[in-house]
Amino acid sequence: MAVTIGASPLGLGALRRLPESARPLVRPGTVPAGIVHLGLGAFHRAHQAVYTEQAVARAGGDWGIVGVAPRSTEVFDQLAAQDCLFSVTTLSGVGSETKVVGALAGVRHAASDPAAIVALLADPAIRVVTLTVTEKAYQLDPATGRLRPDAEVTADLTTDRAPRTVPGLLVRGLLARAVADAGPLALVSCDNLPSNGKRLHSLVGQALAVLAEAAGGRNGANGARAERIADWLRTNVTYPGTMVDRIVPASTPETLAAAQTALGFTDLAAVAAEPYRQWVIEDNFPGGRPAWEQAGAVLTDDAGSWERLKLRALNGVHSAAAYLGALAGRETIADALEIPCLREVLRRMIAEDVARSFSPPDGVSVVEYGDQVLDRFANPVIRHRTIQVAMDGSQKLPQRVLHTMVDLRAAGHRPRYAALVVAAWMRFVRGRADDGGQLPLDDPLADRIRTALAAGRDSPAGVVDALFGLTEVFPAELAADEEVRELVLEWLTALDRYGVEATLAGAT
Ligand code: CS2
Repeated sequence: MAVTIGASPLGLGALRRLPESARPLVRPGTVPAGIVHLGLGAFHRAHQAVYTEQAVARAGGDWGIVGVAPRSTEVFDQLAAQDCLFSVTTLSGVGSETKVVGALAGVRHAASDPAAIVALLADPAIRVVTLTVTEKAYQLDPATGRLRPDAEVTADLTTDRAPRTVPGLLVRGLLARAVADAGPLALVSCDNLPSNGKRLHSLVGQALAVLAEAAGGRNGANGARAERIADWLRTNVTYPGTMVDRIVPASTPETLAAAQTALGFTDLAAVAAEPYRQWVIEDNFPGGRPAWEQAGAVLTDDAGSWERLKLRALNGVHSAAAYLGALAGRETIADALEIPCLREVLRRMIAEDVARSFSPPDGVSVVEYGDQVLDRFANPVIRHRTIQVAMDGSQKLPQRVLHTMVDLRAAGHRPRYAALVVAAWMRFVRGRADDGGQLPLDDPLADRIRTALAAGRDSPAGVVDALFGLTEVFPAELAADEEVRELVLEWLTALDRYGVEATLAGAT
């Protein structure tokens, strides 16, 4: 199915002609902006935008979202042409439902007008900034959390040029806000990082330190001014942690076609998602916030155990299905779950490794949560590609799988199934599926990984040694743990020798 050329585009003019059930709860332009969101990807549109629209529709408040596309002009152009409207199609086994969302009060393209984004971050009307920019945009070493700025971030922080990167935009915006004394702000990471609030806080602190040092060198140190700004930020800016959850695959021509069929208009910014959604947010918003609880979000003092639950029992298991599925030639996560024995292996990973690695939130059974996760993954109408989930593994493995292993080892257990995921990733990054087909290595550390592999011996033991040497990825205590390395080596040897299906058949 393709999008019909010539159908009218979605926009404010289309609203009255939309099926009633598909109309937005909020009309763009009627709610003043209170939130800036960085990262206009599919996940934001199907998650925070949906919660915020519902919260505003139910409880009011000046909480329109200004959506900022950091780099891509595509989504910016699409949304701008559609008066900021887009639709979310909820896909389940029993059918689908499409709704237009009116949460966006405006859209901006950071690369074309960075000064406008800095000004926005310093605008007193903006009291919340949310981010979905993916793990790699934070430029924090995944194993240690240390800032490892690439050339672009370094240029943003050490020269006077207009910022081009997320860390650059954020710290320039915060400085402008502090200088203008523009009122308190919550900066909210909605990315799947470990302790995402603390990581974002630490990114800002480290980036400001680099910036202050470079500015001191250029202009002569102005310690008193820097101290005043640091004080202002300490008093006025918070970093609530969050757990965000909804499976939202990248949109495809089928997504756009389904939206058009449901709406009678073309929607080039349409997204499709599963019915399930969850948002747990630490309630620390000094400038106020939307009544997200009215849209089903859970506001709490500490999101840490929810976050660990989700990163380990959902995302870690997702990565397992993605690497094993891609190696076995399966296109989607749902296809992967049909590999004989995989579901049982994943259940064991949840029950024996994940559940023993941390204390879940009160009243939650990790095993039951995991069963629900596996049912969600098996939803055949969600065509989430294994290759999509497999990308950026170096940024994802630590919080999804390696921290489970570290905690298990500290408690004296063997991380049997978690080690299988590490081995599957190691086989995956070498680029060959079980049938010899090529697999893409889409990862910010791709060059490092290739160089390490090329320098090592061409054997499972050589690969394990080479990749455990990536100190950005593997925590030191795991890299030094002979028993863990041995486990990973056993799995990698089996995967190399027999392939995924036979390895799984022997695994339970
Ligand atoms: C996935 C996540 O792409 C990935 O790495 O594991 O995007 C996952 O779908 C979401 O976190 C679900 O909430």
